[in-house]
Amino acid sequence: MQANNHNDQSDKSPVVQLTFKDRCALIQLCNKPVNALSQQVRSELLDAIKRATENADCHAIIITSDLALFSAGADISEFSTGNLSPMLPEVLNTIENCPKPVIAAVNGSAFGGGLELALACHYRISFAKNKVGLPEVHLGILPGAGGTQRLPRLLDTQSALDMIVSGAPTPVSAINSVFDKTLDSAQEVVKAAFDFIDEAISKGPRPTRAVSLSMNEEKAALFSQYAEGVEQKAKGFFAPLKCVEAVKAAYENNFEGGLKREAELFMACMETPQARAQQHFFFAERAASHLADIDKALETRDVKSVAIIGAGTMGGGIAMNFANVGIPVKLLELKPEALDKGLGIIRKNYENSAKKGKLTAEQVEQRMSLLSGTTSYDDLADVDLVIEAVFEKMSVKKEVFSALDKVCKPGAILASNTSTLDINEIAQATSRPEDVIGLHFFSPANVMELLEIVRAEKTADDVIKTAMQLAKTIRKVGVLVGVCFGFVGNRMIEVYGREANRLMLEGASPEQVDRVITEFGLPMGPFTMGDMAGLDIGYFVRQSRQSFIQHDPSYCVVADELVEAGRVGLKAGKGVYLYENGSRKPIPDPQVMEIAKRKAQELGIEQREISDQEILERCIYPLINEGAEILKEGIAQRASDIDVIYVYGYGFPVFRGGPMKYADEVGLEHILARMTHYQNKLGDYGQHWFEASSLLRELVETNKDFSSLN
Ligand code: T1G
Repeated sequence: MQANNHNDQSDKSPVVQLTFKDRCALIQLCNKPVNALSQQVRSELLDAIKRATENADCHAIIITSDLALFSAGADISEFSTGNLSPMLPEVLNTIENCPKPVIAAVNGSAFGGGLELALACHYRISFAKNKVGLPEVHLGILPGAGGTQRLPRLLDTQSALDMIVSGAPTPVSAINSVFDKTLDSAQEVVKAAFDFIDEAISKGPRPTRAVSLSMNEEKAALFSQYAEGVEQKAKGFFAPLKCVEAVKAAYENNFEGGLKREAELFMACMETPQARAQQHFFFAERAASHLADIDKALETRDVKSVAIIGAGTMGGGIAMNFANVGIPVKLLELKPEALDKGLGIIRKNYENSAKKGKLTAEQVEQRMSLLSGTTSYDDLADVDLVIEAVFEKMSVKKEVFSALDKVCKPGAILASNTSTLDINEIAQATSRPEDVIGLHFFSPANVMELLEIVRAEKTADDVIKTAMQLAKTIRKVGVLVGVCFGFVGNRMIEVYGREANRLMLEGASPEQVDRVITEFGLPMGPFTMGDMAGLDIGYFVRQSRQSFIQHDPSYCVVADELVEAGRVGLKAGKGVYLYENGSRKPIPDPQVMEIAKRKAQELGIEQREISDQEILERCIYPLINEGAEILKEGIAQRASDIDVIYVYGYGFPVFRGGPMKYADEVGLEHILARMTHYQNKLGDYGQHWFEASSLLRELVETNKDFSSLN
């Protein structure tokens, strides 16, 4: 800690500064980049409090931040390293028990332990638009440094529960009772704290723990009702319900008893696979934007104007992402009526958002004003980025890129939104392959956060870095992938869909398969997902990949028959399931299992009762195995990138961390054993499709797991 005054040796330290002036001790947190409350910070903060307490010239203490944030809370990277004294609760209890008034000057965002630090102070000053929160629940845990005990002493029960169980950032202006002063801007906060010193000294310390709480019938009813709601909404998550229990303990115990209960529940959460998974995912989604082999100092290209080729569902959705953040977009269609239709759909989407209160009418107009249409490629001469979103056919894509190559300025980035085609081949249609990249948006493109950034052989590094930065600008989660069929997401989902269809042939009903997968934690099973997306999409992909599947006569044969009979899914009112009067509720159709039975007989497949466990293993383990192949081929930078793709793109449950984290939790040796089991049990079909990846074998043989590839 750095101490600035006549009688302290200034032992320079980058994390906590202590300055004595104006009868007070000013403690400034400066642990870059987010004032994570690491062991060093906790130790030096404790030391600073003790020095301030012992200094006779000091009559009050102000704790604030020298960085943009007040504090992002406990240092999550320390969780796997076990106890590191002094623990945060000890530090905060020392602050609360300080004989001199302690003022928290919350001049930036305060999350988790950062907000708990402020709650343990005697007075709190911040600014109205500042965001604070207790997001521990997103890490599979709960506020473990008194937050569940102190917040309800400063805020009504319902609001305290909402903050802790949702983990959502909350504007200071919405929780005024927690703060003694709320200013207009961050810059005023520290001065206001100094101005508050006289009042603090005259009032003296005001420990939050002194506020008494008690349980009564009304509160008991609130807690049980709240718990019921959480059990419904947070299926599969362990921590949310424990959050409710911890807050409830504040009303059933004295402060010390409540703290003890909070600590017990915190440890119960910390020891769960969900906590390990969600903490893994916290770092995984941040690691995804790190480009392993690209110079951090490399300049990016400006992207101040964008063109989208194709104003269909995808093109229109993609265009909205840019208009949403103020970047002008030109939409190109060769036919004026297609252009008008596309712009009309965008306007309708914005107006629907306005009806839901998500946008104001002027925001709708402001965004629409950024969108323009053209039928001429010549109008694209000055745009910085073009994203092609035309029909998924190589010849059409090549025509587009050849035309772009002729009109676009040097340095313009030429991107394809293709979901399966070879970007290297598309790049060959231009004289500038170094400017060509894949930007694979997921439908609906204006909603889904995942963006696969596809690096072709010749894509320039600065184009990749620009794309990754652009992902953040348009509020997407960008993940760098390589060129192969389906890149990462669709390549892996293909094996999952193949297995689901094969299980139906072998006797498992679509509703059984979907139930097993939703119980595992995905929002919908493979058959419901197929109906929603349209069975014809998979059908056309299979038509283009006959060589890949020709050896397996059973490959999705029921799905093919359904499509050929016009049963393409929800949009046709029937697919694997039936849909009545436009409802999205899937209704099982016995006719589909009749088709499966007939096809099974034709193919000599013996139908049987299939266990839920077998269904789960055969849908998830081949998906993991394909992930291993992807890593072996260098198509993904790291295993955790695959987890990010699956959680954001396909709804894989975050409380399982993603398919590769889940595999590590289950154990790769077990995964390998089950792959081998099905390889031997399922005849020719098993021999081909359940061949374990050599990388999976290598990891098992060397006693490593996928975390060694992050
Ligand atoms: N611990 C360790 N590292 C952290 C961190 C944290 N709490 N927060 C951020 N980082 C790293 C992050 O990995 C990244 O590293 C860099 O800082 C910038 O982060 C007892 C137990 C505050 C909203 O859950 O939500 O307190 O990738 O890119 O977009 O009750 O960071 O650069 O190497 O996210 O400006 C509870 C977690 C902890 C908040 C800022 N606190 N952080 O967003 O930056 S548990 C949280 C965030 C706890 C107590 C319990 C965000 C942010 P790198 P970033 P940002």
